[in-house]
Amino acid sequence: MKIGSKLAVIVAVAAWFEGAAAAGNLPLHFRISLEQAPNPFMPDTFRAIAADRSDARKGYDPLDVLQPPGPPTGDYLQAMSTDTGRQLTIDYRPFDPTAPDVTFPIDIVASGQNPGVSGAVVFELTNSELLEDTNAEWMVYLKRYEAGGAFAGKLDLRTSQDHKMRWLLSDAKGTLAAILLIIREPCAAADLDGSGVVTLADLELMAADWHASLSRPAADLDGDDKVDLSDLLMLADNWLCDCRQN
Ligand SMILES: [Ca+2]
Ligand SMILES: [Ca+2]
Repeated sequence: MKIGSKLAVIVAVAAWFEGAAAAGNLPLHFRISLEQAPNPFMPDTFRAIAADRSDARKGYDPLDVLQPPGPPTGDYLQAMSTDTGRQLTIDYRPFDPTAPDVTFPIDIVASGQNPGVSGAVVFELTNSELLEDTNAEWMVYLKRYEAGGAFAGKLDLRTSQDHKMRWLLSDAKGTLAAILLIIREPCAAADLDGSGVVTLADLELMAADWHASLSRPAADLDGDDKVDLSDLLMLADNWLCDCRQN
């Protein structure tokens, strides 16, 4: 199948989390689409309701996931909440503004007719201006993995100009990618053992993963799927910090 020769559906994905107190809820909106394949389903079709703050504090609730309109005929892509398997138009994660540590897993799934979906996939943050309301020290990035689990790339949503992740598909069917939205405060990231303080114990955990060929290594602090000098420098920058008091 040629690029753009078949129907592709656009699914809007919304990640809801609580931002800084002054900002209240801070909805980040993500969209997946196929380039060069204009779709009759406009993203605004999927404008989601906002979760209120008290509701968000209860944590993730699958009952709050709204189902998008039924899929079109032909080939299309969907974003699925990895831990519920539901079609995803709205979701949120509990978000502690004093020690943000959010990992939001999203599966990208291709469905439709043979031979499958082809084209340039674009996964993008459509309201990046909202990041200006968050603490500038927080890391906000996307990681993408291939269907087989191989790391495919990182997009730093702080520094990206277009806030888009692009990759090519050829005759894809089923789950074709896993994307993680990660929002982390550097001190919390460096506290590898979860003790609340960055100490020698965390350094030892990093040493154990040093340059190891691991899938999603826990000691990868900066999201490039490697444990190397940049992670060590980040740990050093947060040495003895008390994540519980930030
Ligand atoms: Ca620690
Ligand atoms: Ca790293």
